[in-house]
Amino acid sequence: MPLEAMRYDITPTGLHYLLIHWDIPDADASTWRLAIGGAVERPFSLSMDDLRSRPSVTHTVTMECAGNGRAQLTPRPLGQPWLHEAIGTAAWTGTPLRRVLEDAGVRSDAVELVFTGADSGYQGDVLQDYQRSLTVADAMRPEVLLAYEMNGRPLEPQHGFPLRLLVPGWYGMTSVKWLTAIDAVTERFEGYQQSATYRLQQNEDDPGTFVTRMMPRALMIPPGVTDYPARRRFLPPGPVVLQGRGWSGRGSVERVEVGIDGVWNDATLEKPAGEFAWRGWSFPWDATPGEHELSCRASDTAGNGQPLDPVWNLGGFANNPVQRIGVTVQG
Ligand SMILES: Nc1nc2c(c(=O)[nH]1)N[C@H]1C(S)=C(S)[C@@H](COP(=O)(O)O)O[C@H]1N2
Ligand SMILES: [Mo]
Repeated sequence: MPLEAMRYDITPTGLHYLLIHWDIPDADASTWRLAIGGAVERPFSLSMDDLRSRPSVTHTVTMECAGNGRAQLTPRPLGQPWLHEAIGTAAWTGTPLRRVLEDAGVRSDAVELVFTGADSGYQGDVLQDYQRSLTVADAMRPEVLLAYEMNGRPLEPQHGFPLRLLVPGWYGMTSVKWLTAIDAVTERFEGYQQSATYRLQQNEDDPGTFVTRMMPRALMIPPGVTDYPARRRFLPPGPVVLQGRGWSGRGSVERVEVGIDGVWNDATLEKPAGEFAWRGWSFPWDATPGEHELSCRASDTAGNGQPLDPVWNLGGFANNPVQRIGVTVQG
């Protein structure tokens, strides 16, 4: 997502970032079925009409790829080389997953739900369907949706048409697109996308920890004008209002600070765009001629902040150092 698109509370659909491991699968909403099975009392399946006739709710959700910031790491981990732009906010409409699970009757010996997408391909030499799991408790949270609309229209093919899981607050890999099956399992799911990747590891042998909820991050809309293709920034001297967004999946963002050449001051916060969405911030700056480094950082109600420098891990996940923008102020 181009960072100037942070000017919108809700990211226009075509500007929302995309992460697609393999190919967008062919999907026909009229024949699509979601099968709920495994360790449940009453396995069943739902058509898109069935899903649409269930109670519907809309949540405005900021989603971020767990690999956002990866390209700033040295050595650069293998993976999508995101700088800062793997974010977006959308109004997602769907039916709460919880009620569907209650209808199926998840058995008391079930520990996780496995979500399967219709897409498949190779990763790490393993041919696989895209699958991720959640514990029963996380899957039962009221905000978790089986989403069929984005910004008031059916999902676009690239965002999971006709149906995706939407897990507010978690990094994007959790929100399985092109959802075809939900299976309750009695042992922890160890599929590729759950165990071989999306872990914070220092090396291949490090068991590490799971990547789960989004760490706080603030980003700034780069001020002034840029040059093509080097993308340096230029602006005239005088007053300018720096603006951006901050979010966290672990608590609400309660503070955003802006650094001008390493001197930090509080930004003014706007109301969040939704319970699970980013909030705008602004900071007036009197730009003086010369070279400057602008930066920003967010902290949340759970006490999480952002490091000044990137912290390396093998997969380059959950990397949330402060953003630094070099600007030249000149007449
Ligand atoms: N079935 C399926 N679901 C998926 C993916 C995928 O490749 N296949 N990518 C995941 C990742 S890594 C992210 S960050 C989000 C991106 O969602 P978006 O493309 O709608 O922004 O979808 C997730 N869900
Ligand atoms: Mo992602």
